[in-house]
Amino acid sequence: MNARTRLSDVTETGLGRIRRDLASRDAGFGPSGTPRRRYRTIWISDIHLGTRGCNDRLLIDFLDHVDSEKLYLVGDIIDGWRMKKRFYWPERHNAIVRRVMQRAKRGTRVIYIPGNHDEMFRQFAGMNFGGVEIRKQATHITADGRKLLIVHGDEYDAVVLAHRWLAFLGDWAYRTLMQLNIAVNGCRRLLGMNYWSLSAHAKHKVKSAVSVISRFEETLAAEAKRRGADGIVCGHIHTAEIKQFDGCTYYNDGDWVEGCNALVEHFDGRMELLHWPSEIAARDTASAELRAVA
Ligand SMILES: [Mn+2]
Repeated sequence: MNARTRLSDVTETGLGRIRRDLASRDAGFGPSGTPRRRYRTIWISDIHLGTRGCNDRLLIDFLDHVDSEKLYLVGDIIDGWRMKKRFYWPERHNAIVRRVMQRAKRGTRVIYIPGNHDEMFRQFAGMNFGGVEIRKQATHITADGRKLLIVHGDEYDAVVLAHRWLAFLGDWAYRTLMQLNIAVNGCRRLLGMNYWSLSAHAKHKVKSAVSVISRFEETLAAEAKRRGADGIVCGHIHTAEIKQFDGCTYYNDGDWVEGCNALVEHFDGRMELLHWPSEIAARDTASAELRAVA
C-alpha cells in the first residue's frame, strides 16, 4: 500500500465518519441538541398552512424534535378557504411540507385525512402522493390493542358556524374585538352613555361556545361507540382534549394556530397530549440548568 492510497483511505474514512455523524445527528438529535423523541404514533391537525395564524416556527421545531412510525395529519393542514381570498405562502410553510414528505420517504407511514378547510384533497382519497396516503377516515389499532377511529370531525359538526367563529378567534377576532371595544365605548361616551364591556359580552358567548364543544365531543364519542371502536381521534374545534365517555375515549389533537398541540402514542399504547410551547419551555429550563452545572 503506498502513501497515496493511505491518504485517500484516511480521507474516505474521515468523510465517512462525518457522513455518519450527520446521519446520526439527523436521526438522533433535534437542532436544540436534545435527543429526538420517538413515538409509535403522532397525530396533528388544524395547521392552517397558507394563513398568518399558523404557528409555523413552533411546528418546525416540533417536527425537528420528534419521530414516529406513523404520522396522522388529521385535517385542515392547508387552508384552501383563505388562500382563495389572499395568497400567503412563506418559505417556512414549504419547510413544513418538505419535512412531512421527507418523513414519508424515510419510512414513516403518513396518513392524511383532509378536513373542511382542505376539502379539495378529499377527491384524492385512496391515492398516494410521494408516500402520503390520503383517506377520508382511518382506523388505528394501538399497541395495547384498542381500535381508534380517526376523523377530522367537521362531518359531525352540526354547528359549523360556531366552529368557524372559534377557529378564527385566535387569529384576529380578539384584536378586532379590543379595537371595537374602544370604538364602541367612545361612541357611548359621546352619547352620554356609561361604559359597556364588549369583552364581558364576548365571555358570555364563549360560555355558549363551551356547550357547543361538549356537544361536539359527545357526538363524536357516540359515533365511535356506534361503529364498535374504543375511541375516536379528531381535530377541527381547536380544543385539545382527552376525555372518557362511558366506555369510549375522545381524543382531540388540538391545533397549531392557538394551542400548538400534538397527540402521541407511546410504544406501550399509552396516549399523551403534548402542548409544544410548554415542552420548549421545559427544554430551555433543562439546558439552562445543565449550563449552570457545567
Ligand atoms: Mn376543520
